[in-house]
Amino acid sequence: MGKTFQRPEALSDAVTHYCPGCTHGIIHRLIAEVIDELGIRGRTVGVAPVGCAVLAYNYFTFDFQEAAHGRAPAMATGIKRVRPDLMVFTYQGDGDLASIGMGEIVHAANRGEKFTTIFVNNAVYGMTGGQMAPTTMPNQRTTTSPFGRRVDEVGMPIKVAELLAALQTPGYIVRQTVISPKYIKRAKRAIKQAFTYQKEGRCYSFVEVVSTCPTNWGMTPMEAIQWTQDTMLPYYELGELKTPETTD
Ligand SMILES: Cc1ncc(C[n+]2csc(CCOP(=O)(O)OP(=O)(O)O)c2C)c(N)n1
Ligand code: SF4
Repeated sequence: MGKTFQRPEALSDAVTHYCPGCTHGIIHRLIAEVIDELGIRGRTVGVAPVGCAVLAYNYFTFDFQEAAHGRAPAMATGIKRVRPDLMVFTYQGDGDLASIGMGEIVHAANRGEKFTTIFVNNAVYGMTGGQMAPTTMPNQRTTTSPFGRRVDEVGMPIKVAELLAALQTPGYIVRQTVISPKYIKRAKRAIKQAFTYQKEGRCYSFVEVVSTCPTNWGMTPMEAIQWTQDTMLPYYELGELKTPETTD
C-alpha cells in the first residue's frame, strides 16, 4: 500500500524544539510542501531570524543563513541580488520584523526586492520570555505589560501587512493563519502564490501568518487557538491586501 501522507523532502526529520501547540511547526511544514511542489529545493535559501525560529536551519533540507535580529531582509537582498536565480525567503517573528527590523522590511518591500518574507505574528516576543511586541493586542498581558497593553501609552498594535500594502511599489501582501485545517489550506495557497511570484521574477512577496504562542500567553494550546480566533483575527483581518496585478 502506498503512503498517502509523508514528510516533505524539504523538511528534515529532526524533532523541533518548539513548544506544544506552537504554530511555527505547521508553518515550517507548509513552506516545505510548497518548495517540494514547486521543485525548487536545490536552489532555495532561507534566512532565519533571531527568535524562536533561530534554529530553523536544522529543520529544512536546503540552504539557510542566519541573520542578526531584524536584519534578515538586508541579508536576503544581498543574496537575491548576487544570485537572482536562487529562491530566497526570510522567516521572521513580529519582534524581529516589526520592532528592531521595521526599517529593514519597509525599505526592502519598497525597493521591490524579489524575495519572499514569511512573517510569524504571535503578538509577543516568544524566545525571550513573552515581552510586549509592536503587535501585542490592546490590554494583552505580557511580561512587560503586566496590567495589559495600554494603547494610550504605546499606541495600537501595528498592522504590518497594511503598512506594506500602502507602498506604491508592486508586491504581493497577504495575511493568513494556521489555527484550523481550513485556514492551513489557505495559508499554504498564499505561501505557494508568494513563491510563485518570486519564481516568475515578479515582485516582493509577504505572507503574514497569525500564530500562537501558548507558552507566553499562559494558555493551553486549545485556549490559544480560541484566543487567536476571538481576539487577533477581528483585528488582523485575513486575506490578500495587494497583488502585483493591482499595482503593475
Ligand atoms: C540586536 C538584538 N536585540 C535583541 C535581541 C534579543 N532577542 C532575541 S529573540 C528576541 C525576540 C524574538 O521575538 P519574535 O521575533 O517575535 O519571535 P518569536 O520568538 O516570537 O518567534 C529578542 C528581543 C537580540 N538577540 N539581538
Ligand atoms: S515560546 Fe512561543 S513562539 Fe516560542 S516555541 Fe514556545 S510557543 Fe512557540
